[in-house]
Amino acid sequence: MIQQTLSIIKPDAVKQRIIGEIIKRLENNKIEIIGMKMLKLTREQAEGFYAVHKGKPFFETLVEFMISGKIVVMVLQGEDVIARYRTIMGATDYRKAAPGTLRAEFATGLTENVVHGSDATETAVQEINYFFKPEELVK
Ligand code: IDP
Ligand code: MG
Repeated sequence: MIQQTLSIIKPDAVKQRIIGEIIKRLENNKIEIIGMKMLKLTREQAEGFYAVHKGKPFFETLVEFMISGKIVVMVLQGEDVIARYRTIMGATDYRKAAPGTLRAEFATGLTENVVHGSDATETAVQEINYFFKPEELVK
């Protein structure tokens, strides 16, 4: 099934200058980019995006991290792209991420783990709508 998913290149990745490396992996995997922009999130935007994690012990640290620098948000499209992109990302805990994945190679902490990817079809729709208007998606 052709799906869409939201990708974020997090502040640690932008600082490591691996935007190009991440996009290269998407293109190598025949994942199409149909929306892309650079943002610096406000605290309100970051808290809203991660509202599902509000109350968890890592929430404040996560929000501080996500507003610490520029990010790139992208809408990705392709066959089974939600799961395929999460495979390219690697496990949330970079110490458990499979070798060769983005998180295994570039994450430097449990918070600083390089990329975000939606985890299911419903959350993908919500997350895409959080950052993109329909007319900003180029199909
Ligand atoms: P995901 O990004 O792999 O979907 P989530 O469980 O949705 O992982 O967590 C969102 C983000 O919160 C993670 O990517 C990571 O940056 C941060 N995070 C998750 N769990 C922890 C933790 O146990 N300690 C610190 N940060 C965490
Ligand atoms: Mg998640």
